Order: sequence, then structure tokens, then C-alpha cells
Amino acid sequence: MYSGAAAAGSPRRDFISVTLGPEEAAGVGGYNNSKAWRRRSCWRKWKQLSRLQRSVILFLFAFLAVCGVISYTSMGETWKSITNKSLDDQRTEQEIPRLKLANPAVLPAPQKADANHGDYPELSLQKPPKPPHVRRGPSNLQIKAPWRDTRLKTRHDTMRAVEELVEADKVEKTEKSIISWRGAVIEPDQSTEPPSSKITELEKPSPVEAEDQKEPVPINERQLAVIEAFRHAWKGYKDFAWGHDELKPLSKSYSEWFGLGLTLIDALDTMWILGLKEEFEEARKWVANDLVFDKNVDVNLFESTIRILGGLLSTYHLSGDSLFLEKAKDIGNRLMPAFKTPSKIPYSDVNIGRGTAHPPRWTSDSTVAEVTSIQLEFRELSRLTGDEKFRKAVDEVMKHVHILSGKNDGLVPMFINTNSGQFTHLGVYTLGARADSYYEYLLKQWIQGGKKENELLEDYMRAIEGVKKHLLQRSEPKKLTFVGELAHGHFSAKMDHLVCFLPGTLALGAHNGLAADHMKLAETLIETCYQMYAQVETGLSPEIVHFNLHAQKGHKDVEIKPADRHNLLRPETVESLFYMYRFTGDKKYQDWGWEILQNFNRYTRVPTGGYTSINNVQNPSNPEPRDKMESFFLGETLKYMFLLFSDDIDLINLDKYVFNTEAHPLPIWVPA
Ligand code: DMJ
Repeated sequence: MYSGAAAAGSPRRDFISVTLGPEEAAGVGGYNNSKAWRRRSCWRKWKQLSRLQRSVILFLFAFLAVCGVISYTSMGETWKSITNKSLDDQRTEQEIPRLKLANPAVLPAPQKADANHGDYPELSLQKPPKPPHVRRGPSNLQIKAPWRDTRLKTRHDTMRAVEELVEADKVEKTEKSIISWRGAVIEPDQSTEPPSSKITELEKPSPVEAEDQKEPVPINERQLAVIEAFRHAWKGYKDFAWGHDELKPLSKSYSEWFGLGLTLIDALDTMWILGLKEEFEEARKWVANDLVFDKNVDVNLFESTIRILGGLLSTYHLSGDSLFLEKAKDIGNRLMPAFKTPSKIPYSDVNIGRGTAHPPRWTSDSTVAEVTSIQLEFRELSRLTGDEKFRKAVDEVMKHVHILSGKNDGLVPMFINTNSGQFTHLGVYTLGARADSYYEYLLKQWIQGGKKENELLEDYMRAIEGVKKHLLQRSEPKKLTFVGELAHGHFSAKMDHLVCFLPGTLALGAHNGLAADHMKLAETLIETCYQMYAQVETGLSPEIVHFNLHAQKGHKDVEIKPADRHNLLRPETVESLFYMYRFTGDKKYQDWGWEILQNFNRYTRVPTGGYTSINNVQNPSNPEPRDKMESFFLGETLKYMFLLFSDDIDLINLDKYVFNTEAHPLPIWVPA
């Protein structure tokens, strides 16, 4: 500015040249570097000025001095905040080594992104594409999300404040006020939260402060329909099965599996995400007062891990309520005896009251999917508690399976022996029951751990190559690509509905930088999964289909055997539709999901409350209700429906959370 004024030949030129430096002085009287000469010359110049000129100069000096004082004060403030911030950063950086120290055997040292990629061209990471459809709705229909308010510290404060906000912004529909409570967007409790074994630290809620201000996206009609479906299901459960494992909606009673309120626990985070405040509060009370794990009961390690441990952990993360972490710790500890086997491959069953574990009565084998799909939950429990034993136990299983022989191009058999640690029943390969979530958890553990555990990625990539090589075929007449099975070299065109998790998993991998052809495969497979619904009389998929490999007049692609024509309200197709919509923004996926929801309503809804599995998807006039509502209908199917219909990518952001195989979101430790 000064030099600009000088260049423009302003009247202040002399003053400036005199004051600021020898260059300007030189312009007036020739170059002389003597200090005394300069002082004298200045004084002479000053004397030559008129009184008015002197006053102006003095006034300018005074003005500059005042400005200097003001800017010094504000710089001081800025500096203070910069210093504080850098202290915070240092704390965070110090916590990361602490995390590593607490669990040295499990988290490998950070590696370069290109490490270990030599053998696998597909492993080269691509920049994840940006979702094309970040749409945010008009703010006039929105109520500020309570968890955004930095004043809210405790969960109860949150509840109270939300009620006030809801009052203030009341909209016509009652649902709207409930929706406004939706608390799913709390940032996950990620790697900045140090693990600690101290109980006082465990009670710390997830961080809800320091949130950036984003506009919440309003709930749409289809999401409202999901909320209505959930409420209807919940009504049945509450009226006839409260605190029990599963609702029997027709007989208006319940069934017990573990006697641990399975449906209630599985549904906790769904209620949170859907914004069902009252229901959540009531269920929380039950967890606080009635959920007791000190029971002489045998539970299945896998099922109780994915539903109970997973459900409690994700609810802890979403709500910040330490009750759920305490319960998670309790059940986690009680499941640990399962790992006391000669091979360290866990037994399938644990008595959580007695602390004993055993395999099923007829065999000493465990199911491969079961022993390799408990890792996300136990690893997260270690991270939260600082107790390494959980993670060590499950990581040992993965390391063991990684080097085990008996795989076929990365495809694993379905059973593993708990004594020898070897695969058994070799030669049968499927992506369906007993193997499915092995593949899912390879990718998801890799994502959870910040994409550093290369062995998991190698196994995943190899397995997908194995699927392409051995299990993919195309049906007639529509040429649908499907995933069949291989039994001792013979291909079978059989596909479980369970396999429909795969398009979603492939899309998630592609989103995380894996081979682009995974996304192409995901797109063709989700079309097939949709056809498993669309080609059936009720518009609902059976449990298993057989694809026609040869065109026959009057035959569809999908054939259904009488023993396979039941539908258990399973989530896998809706789950994959959710991922596909998130990553592509293609509305057809939402429309397909909408059709499925309507067909669930048409054929499985019980008027007095609840939904039921059905025995015959081919008979619209009598689908033969089975009288059972599986806990995953509330834990998974309706949750994925709600998320599928949402246009808010921050509603469980997939760069921050990874869903366990029961749809319970857990934080990614090092978010993208
Ligand atoms: C759920 O318990 C889980 O999704 C599991 O991975 C497979 N089976 C059911 C849902 O179909």
C-alpha cells in the first residue's frame, strides 16, 4: 500500500521516503549512508513543512498508532486459538500411538498405500468416486438436529433440548416432530477417542460437540412409510413379546432363542436412526433394568455377537449412552470362553452364565462364516475398552484362516474343525449360507482398520477372482448373471437369497478404491437379486432359487423348489439396494426397494401388529404365514429400507461407518 501510494506520486511521498528508508532519501538528495546526515536532513525537511502539513503528518502518526494497538490485540486472540488448536492436535497425535501401544499385536504399523500390491494388479487403489447425488432439501421443513448444538452435553440434555426444538418448530404432521429427533448423525467415536480400561473413561459419551453445521435432510414419504412399518412391527412386539427374543404375530405370543430380548436389542439403533424417541426410551429402560446376561443359557457365538454385541456397540456410538457400552462389555466377556479350543478356532456355542463353551452335539466343527464374522465387533470392543484380549482372539482366527490350505482360488469351504483347525468337508464352495459373511468381513475389517491390513485385502481380492472364475454364470432367457455353487467340481445353478449381500459389498469395495469391475459386477448382480423378487408371484424372493441355464419355452430365469419357497423377511437385497443407491444415485434402486416394501406390506403384515415370515412366495392368495418375525426384520430390513430412501449421505456416512453383518453401524477407525 505504501509503495503503491508512492508510485502514484501522492503528496505523502516525501514523508514516506524520509521515514521509510534510504532508497527514497536517495531519490531526494543522492545516496549517503551516514546516520547523522540522514537525521539532519530529516529535521531540515520537517522544518520546511507548513504547519498544516505537520499537523496532517502528526495526525497520521497518531492514527497509525491506534490501528497498531487494535490489530495487536486481535492478533493475540487469534494466536491464542491457534496455539490451543495445535495443542489439541498434539493430543490427538499422541493418542494414536497410545492406541497402537495398547494393542500392538493387532494394528500393523502404517504402510504405504502401494505396499504389497505387486502381486495383485487389482489392489491398486483408485480414488473413490464422489456420490453423484448429494441432495439436500429445503431448510424450512427442517428442524435443527439436536446433536449439532454444542451446548448439549448429556444424552438427557439432548432429549430435553430436542423436545424444546420440536415444540418451537412444530410442523403439521406428528411424524415430523418425531423425525426431528433422529440422532443418527452423531459423528462416530473414532480413533481420537483413546481406549482405556478405566471405567470412568468408559462412561464418557461419544463426542457430540465440535460438529460442523450441516442442514439435516427432511424425511420423505417413503421413509415415512418405513417408519409406519416399523411402528406396526414394534406394536406387535410390544403387545405380545416384550423382552422376549422373537414375536409370533399370529399366535400373539413369542419364541425364545437365547432369552435375551433379541428383537429389542437388534432394533435399538434402528429406532435411533428412524427417530423413534419414545420407543427408544422405553427399550432403553428395559436394557437398563431387565437385560441380564448372568443366565444359564447356551447362546450361539456368531448370532449373539452380530445381533447383541453389535447392536449394543452401535447404539452406544449413536447415542453416546454408556449403558450400552457397559452391556456390550459384559456380553463380550461372557462370550470369550468360546475361544478356549485346541486350535483357537472358537466353538459355536457358549453358556454365558457358566462360562463354558462347546461345539454342536453332533460335530466338533464350526461354521467358517460364523468364526470369521465376529471380528468387527470384538475388535471394536477392544478399541473402546483398551482390553486387547477381544481383538487378539478374533485376529488369531483370521490369521489362521489366511494361511490355511483347502481354499480354491480364495473360496473357502463351509466348515472348520475346532480341534485340528483344518477346513473340513472340502470341495464345496458357496457364497451363501455358512460362508457368506466370511467374504463380507474380509473387506469390512480392512475398511474398519483404515485399509492397512493387507492380508485381509489380499484374501478378499483373491476370493472375488475365485467367484468370477468358478461361480458366475448367466441364466436364460434374460441372461441374468448369478452366483452359483461348486461341489466337487460340479457347478450348481443354485443361489441363496443370502448371496444378495454381495452386490452391496462389491460396491462398497469399489467405493473404497478397489477394482472398477467390481462395481460393474455389483450392478449386474443386484439386477439378478431384484429379479428374484420380480419374477415371483408375490413379488417376494424365496429363500433359494435355481436359475435356468438353457432357454425353455414358457420358463422364466428363476425356478423355485417347494422346499425353498419361504421368505423370512431377510434384508440382503434391500441392503445391496441401499449401497447401490448411495454410490450411484440411480433412482431405480429406490423404486425396486419401494416395490419390495409394498409386497412385504401386502403379504407379510399381520393386522394386529407385526410382520411374519411366509412359507409360500408363489401363492399370493395364501402365502402361508409362518407366525414368526425374525429380529433382523427390525435390525436390518427396515433400517436398510429407511437408509435406501434417504438422500442424505450423512445419515450413516459410509466413509465414517461400516455396517456389521446385522446392519449395526460401527465407526471406521481412520475415516476417509
Ligand atoms: C442376519 O442375521 C445376518 O444378516 C446374517 O449375516 C445372515 N442372516 C441374517 C439375515 O438374513
